[in-house]
Amino acid sequence: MVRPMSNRNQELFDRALKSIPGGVNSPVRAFRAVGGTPKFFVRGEGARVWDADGREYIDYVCSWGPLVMGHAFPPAVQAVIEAARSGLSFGAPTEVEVVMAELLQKLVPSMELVRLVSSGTEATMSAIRLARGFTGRSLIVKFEGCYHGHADSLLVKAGSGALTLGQPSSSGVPPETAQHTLVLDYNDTAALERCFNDMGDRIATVIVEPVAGNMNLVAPQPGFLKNLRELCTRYGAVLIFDEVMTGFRVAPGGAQALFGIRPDLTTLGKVIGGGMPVGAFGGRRDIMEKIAPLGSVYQAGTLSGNPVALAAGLATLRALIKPGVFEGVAAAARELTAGLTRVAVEQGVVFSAQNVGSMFGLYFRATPPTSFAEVMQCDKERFNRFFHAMLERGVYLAPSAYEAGFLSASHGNGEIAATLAAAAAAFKLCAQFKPRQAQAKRMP
Ligand code: KE4
Repeated sequence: MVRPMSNRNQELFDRALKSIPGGVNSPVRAFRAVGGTPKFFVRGEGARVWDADGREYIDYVCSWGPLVMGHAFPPAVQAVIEAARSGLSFGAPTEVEVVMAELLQKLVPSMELVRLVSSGTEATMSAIRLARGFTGRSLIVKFEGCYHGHADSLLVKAGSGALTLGQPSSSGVPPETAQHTLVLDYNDTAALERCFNDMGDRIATVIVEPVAGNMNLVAPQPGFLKNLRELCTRYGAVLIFDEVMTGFRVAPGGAQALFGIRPDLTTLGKVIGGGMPVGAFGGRRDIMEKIAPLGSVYQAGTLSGNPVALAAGLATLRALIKPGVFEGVAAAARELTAGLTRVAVEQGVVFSAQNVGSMFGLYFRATPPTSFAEVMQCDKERFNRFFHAMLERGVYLAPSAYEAGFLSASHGNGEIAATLAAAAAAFKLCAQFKPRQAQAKRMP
């Protein structure tokens, strides 16, 4: 007798909808962009996860970036267990916070002083307040499609879930708040220069994803970041590199090491927690000394620098910086994107892909996008078709055409080969797929 496939994912989702808004605790998890029922994971190990129906997937979300050493990384799990045995939290300083701060100072030299928090949103929200307190100015500049967490002043034309939900500017953000946020086009140097010429002496800070990963992956064009650095210096604005995603993903020292640009402040998250809730912001000593209790810019957190969370982050970072580890993950990402491009061409599908270190972008357009407008030209319907075809074949991609993908040190030749085999079938289906509007034309 064929064992009836269980339907635990659907049962759990139906239950979740009765107690949690949208059934999820973060919008992008809800599959609303791609359709269908989200997978409830019960276990992860290395590059693989298992859902509530017992199905196995090769995971390219990696918890949206943190799991650069793979799921249930044994040294991280062991470190968490040992730390937890000594206590879960103290609300008082602990040695491990000093160890983490010193390691970040070493790996990211622009972070002359470091404050630990519990999420990327806390890091960017605090960095914005600090930049405003340091400069005495109010205006902030961000770029359309970039996402920096869900603080009010940053949810203006945000990327990631906000973009995925098709509501780039969130309701609930008072106009009086949003009016202090200027939104420019990513990679548009001319617009940046005009903005500074017009309002440079009123700009407190520019916050940028030095490699954008929340409108899918969009790389900075040559000169964009250098020009941004020069303009901020000239007008006395604080340059914030939001490296919550790019930190330890695009290079061991982040995008600032990759491109040789020194920001005034850096925000981190994801990888530095290794899957546990950790964020950080840091930078120039003269700016960071404005933060309480030294200075007048207030910032605080009950669980900031939590020793159990830091145990996972330290174990992850220490493993990642061992010789050859980062390079190995980046090489796997290169192999994946080159392989997918090759298979798509074989199936006659208009597709492109790129990686920057161990994060990657997949695009149903002929070349990787260099702007938000070009991202919008990607064939989202075809992506959604591809997403589900890959899911059915045991490959879990980010459930949105507007997200980057991630690999871990556990993604080896076997995982890449299995992914490319699934992609051959998925691209074949995509080649036959006619987007809805095209089908409508055929109606009598
Ligand atoms: P968190 O508050 O989610 O830890 O970090 C916010 C954040 C800040 N800056 C950048 C560049 C980010 O990518 C993020 C969060 N990234 C999304 C994924 N695109 C988190 C996933 C989610 O929102 O569920």
